[in-house]
Amino acid sequence: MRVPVFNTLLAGAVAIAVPAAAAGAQQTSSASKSTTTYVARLVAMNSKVTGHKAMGRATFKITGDSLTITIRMRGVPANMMHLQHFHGFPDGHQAVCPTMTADKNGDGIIDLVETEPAVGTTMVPFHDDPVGLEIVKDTYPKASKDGSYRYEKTVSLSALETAFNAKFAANGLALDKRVVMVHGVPPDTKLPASVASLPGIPAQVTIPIACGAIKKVK
Ligand SMILES: [Cu+2]
Repeated sequence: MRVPVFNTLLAGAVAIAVPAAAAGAQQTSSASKSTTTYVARLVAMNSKVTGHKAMGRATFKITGDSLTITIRMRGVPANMMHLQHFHGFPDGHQAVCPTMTADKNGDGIIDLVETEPAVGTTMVPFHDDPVGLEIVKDTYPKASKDGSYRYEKTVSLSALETAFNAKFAANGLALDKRVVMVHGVPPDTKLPASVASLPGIPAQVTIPIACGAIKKVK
């Protein structure tokens, strides 16, 4: 009869001890994890085409293995989806937002292809699955009827870095070497034939409408 009694007592002790230990561990880990924040202030590009001054802010908060991306925009074409990514160079050199000197064909518009010498390549997409690194997707945010949107997504930093390093032969995200760009004007927008895009994708989808360099803030 002693053995069952002993087991019952032990079970009770374990049941009490486990939550206390878990709570203690949680406190310790949250106290030791600091947050690193990066911000990009986005300003309008190609606003003579959009007819609006798009502006906004992208925030990247890293706590432990958690990366939370928040992008708020206003003044963007309403009622439509907007592609958004960070762009950069796989070798890690500094990307910068293009100026009008990037308009090499002189059509008055800086198209996606003309941004490449300044911003590099399209790297991480901000839609429902950034870690998948799939650029062509229909889960980017959609602007409301007043031309604003808010996007937020939390991903595993290590999962994103692993996928990123494999795809770009890079060594880490190097967020402060990248720029965020937001794209897209309504499909019926008249654009000169000289406005270049990705193969098979209308220029209205990829035309940059806002850009901001990512900077570490704390
Ligand atoms: Cu982009």
